[in-house]
Amino acid sequence: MLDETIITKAIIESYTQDLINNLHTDVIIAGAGPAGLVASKFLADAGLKTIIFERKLSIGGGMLGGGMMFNKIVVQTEAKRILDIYDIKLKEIEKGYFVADAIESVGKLTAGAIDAGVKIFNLISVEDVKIDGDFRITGAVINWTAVGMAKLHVDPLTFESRCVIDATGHDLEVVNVALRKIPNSKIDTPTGEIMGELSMNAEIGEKILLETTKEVYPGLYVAGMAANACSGGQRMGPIFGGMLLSGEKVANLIINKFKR
Ligand code: 48H
Repeated sequence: MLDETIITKAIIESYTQDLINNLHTDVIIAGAGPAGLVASKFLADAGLKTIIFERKLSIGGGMLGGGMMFNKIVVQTEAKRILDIYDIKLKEIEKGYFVADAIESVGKLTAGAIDAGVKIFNLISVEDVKIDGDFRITGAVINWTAVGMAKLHVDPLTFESRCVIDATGHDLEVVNVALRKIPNSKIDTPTGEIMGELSMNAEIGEKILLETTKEVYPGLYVAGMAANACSGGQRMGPIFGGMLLSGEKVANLIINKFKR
C-alpha cells in the first residue's frame, strides 16, 4: 500500500534540505538559458559551488523555441567544440554553419550542469540582490515566481554567494534591479548605464558578446543576451554559439578571479 504522506514527506524534506545546503555558495546564476547552463557546468567542473534560479517551469530559456518556434538552433565553427563536450548531434548544412535539435541541446546542457554538481531551482525568480556595506553584491533575493505573478505581498528569502551572474536574457533583470536600488551606482559600460540591445546583426552581435560578457559591477557579472543588453550589443537571432561561448567566458573570468 502506497502511503501518500510518506511521498509528501520525501518531497518536503528533500527539497528543504537542498535549499539549506545551498544557502551559501560561490556563484548564484539567475536564469537557466544556454548561457547560464554552460557557465554553471564550467564553474562546477572547476570546483565552485554553483546554483541556478530559473523563473520558469521549463529550463533552457529561448533555446527551446529555436527560431520562431522551429525548434532547431544554429552554431558556428567557434562554438562547435562546446556542443561536442555535451555530445549534442550536429549537422553541417553549409561550411561553418551547424544545426542542432533545440530540445536535445537543452536536455544535454541541463544534464551536463546537473552531472557537474549544479543545483537548479526552477519556478523561483531573483527579484533583488544582497549587498554588503560597500555596496558589493553578495547574494540574491528570491521569491516564488507564482508570488510575483499573483501580485501577492509576500516577503522574499536571501541566498548568499561570492558573486552573482545575470543570465536572464534580453530583460537583464538583475542588473536593472541593482542599478535601481544601489545609490549612485555606475556599471562597467561605455556610458556607465544600461545601454540596451541593438537591432539584428548576427556577425557583430556574436563577436561583441565576448567583450560585453564581464563583471559590470562589483560581484555582478553578465552573460549571454543579458551582456549585450547591458552594453548596447546587437541581437543575433537564433544562432546560439555566442551564448555558449559567453557562458564559458564568464565562468573562466570567475574561476580566474577566485584562484587569485
Ligand atoms: C530567474 C529569470 C529571471 C529572474 C529571467 O533568454 P535566455 O535563453 O538567455 P540566454 O542569454 O542564455 O540566451 C539568449 C537566447 O535564448 C536568446 O534569446 C537569443 C539568442 N536571442 C537573440 C535575438 O535576436 O532575440 O534565458 C534566460 C532565462 C529564462 O529561462 C528566463 O525565464 C530566466 O532567465 N529569467 N530567472 N530570475 N529574475 N528573469
